[in-house]
Amino acid sequence: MDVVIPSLGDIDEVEVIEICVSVDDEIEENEGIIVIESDKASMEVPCPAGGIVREICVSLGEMVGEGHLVAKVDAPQTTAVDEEHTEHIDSKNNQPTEVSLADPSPQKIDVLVPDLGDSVQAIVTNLVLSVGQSIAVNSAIVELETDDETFEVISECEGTIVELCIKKGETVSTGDLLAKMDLKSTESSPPKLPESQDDPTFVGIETSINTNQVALEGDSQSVYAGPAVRRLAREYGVLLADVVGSGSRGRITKADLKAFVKNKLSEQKVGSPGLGSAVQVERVDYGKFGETYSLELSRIQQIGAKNLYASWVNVPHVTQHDKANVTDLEDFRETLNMEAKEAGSKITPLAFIVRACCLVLDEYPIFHSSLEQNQQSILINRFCNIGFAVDTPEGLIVPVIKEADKKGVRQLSSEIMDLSKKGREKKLGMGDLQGGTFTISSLGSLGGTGFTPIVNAPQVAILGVARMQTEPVWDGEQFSPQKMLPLSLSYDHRVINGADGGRFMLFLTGLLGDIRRFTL
Ligand code: CAO
Repeated sequence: MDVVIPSLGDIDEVEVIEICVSVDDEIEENEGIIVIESDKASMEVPCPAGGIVREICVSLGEMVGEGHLVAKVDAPQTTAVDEEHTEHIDSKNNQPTEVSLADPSPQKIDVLVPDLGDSVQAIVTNLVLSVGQSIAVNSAIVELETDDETFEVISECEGTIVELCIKKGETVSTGDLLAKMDLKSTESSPPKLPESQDDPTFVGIETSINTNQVALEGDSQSVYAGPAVRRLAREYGVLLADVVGSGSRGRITKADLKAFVKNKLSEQKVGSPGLGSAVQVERVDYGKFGETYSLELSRIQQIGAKNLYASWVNVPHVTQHDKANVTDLEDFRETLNMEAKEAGSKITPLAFIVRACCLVLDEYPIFHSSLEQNQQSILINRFCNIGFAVDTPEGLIVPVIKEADKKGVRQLSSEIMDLSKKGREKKLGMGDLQGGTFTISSLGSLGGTGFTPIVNAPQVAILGVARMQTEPVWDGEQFSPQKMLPLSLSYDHRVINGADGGRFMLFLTGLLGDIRRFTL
């Protein structure tokens, strides 16, 4: 059984940060084989069935995309499949193949990755042909991309593809097996085979440097760029939509990307203080004053720090504070929890807060918008996906409740529990962390009277929730004890002004103060 990288949502590639098993390990169904990590979170890739690990096909630090082969596992019910793969590996290692040149049946040949010159590796950007398709002389079989170029692997012979041995997005090196083909038998002109090859089944393959014809990964996205450029752009933190491509049909090349970054850096030098020229915090040698020790931040913390810093320096924040009188809500919640006790479930205030926020966002959609690149318009989402911060041992992650506005308090509560449990166990899929339109950060279970949450950019607003306290509240005639919930709304002041913030809070506290309003 082949274990592959599952759907990554809109993420192209993730890094392999941990390999949890070894060859010959016996593993159980759903046991994690590797841990992958994107800029949002890490997740385990589980084994769909129990069995023995036969091969691990990834290495630490490797970048992998959806469908990439992770491991081969002998599972009792998949013996037939495994046998097939054993054959494939043999042929890749140049063991005797099934058909020799003298064989009267259709002659089989292996299509190998051509000499990549200075490049150590190439990425398979497109599978032009599929199994069973006929191939003419001079037609492309696959498209590859190295750091410097994209090119097609062209067949010199006519035949039929009988096996594709690579997947789109996979990394290959010179001599790797790409495909197997049956040659079309033409008695008059037998296929020309290179003399220098030891392997009699090797076919002469040409490479054609032809960037014009390459339909690159990510066609669904509006930018036209190859995986190597996309990876580099991610490393630089550049939005490819901002870069003008000089390649054919506007394709963005590495040179375009580098020129863009260089240009931005020089702009910052001459312009007003920006990210690159901000005054640096002075370093202090604490060792001079006493004993110190160093503690490495987890990868999630490092990534979170980068994102938070980007938001802090790019988004002009305002935080508005208020309190909701949740005395009645808490009575109602207590009743619900008594009912739910038998089922072993509970509802925390957060589920009500999510529900209330959905209603407020429906009334004031500007709060789940994002500022467009030209900074002259905002993009308003017609859907309502609420992210909520979860504290995990690895750091902060933000799972997203999809279509939260279509869900009731009970369902929201169970999704909050499910997502936060999975998050702490590294079991979230990448899709669980994507697509949020508004975020809630609740520290209510821990305490505090209020805090300034940082906007989860490119979202424009985030709600912080602190600990509910029983306080004396004046009702016009007397003080009475009321349960007050502190709320802190931070927003991007370029999009939302103070009056909008005030209206949001008024509506929200009104809803939480009188849950009958949930039904209006
Ligand atoms: N006031 C008082 N009590 C609260 C409360 C509030 N605002 N919010 C929750 N509680 C109570 C709950 O009712 C629950 O009480 P019981 O144990 O008596 O049932 C208890 O606190 C624990 O709640 P919880 O943490 O299990 O559930 P939750 O729905 O409140 O929160 C989650 C879930 C995932 C948001 C939370 O566990 C978490 O990780 N919070 C941290 C988020 C964070 O770090 N934010 C900071 C981001 S900025 O750096």
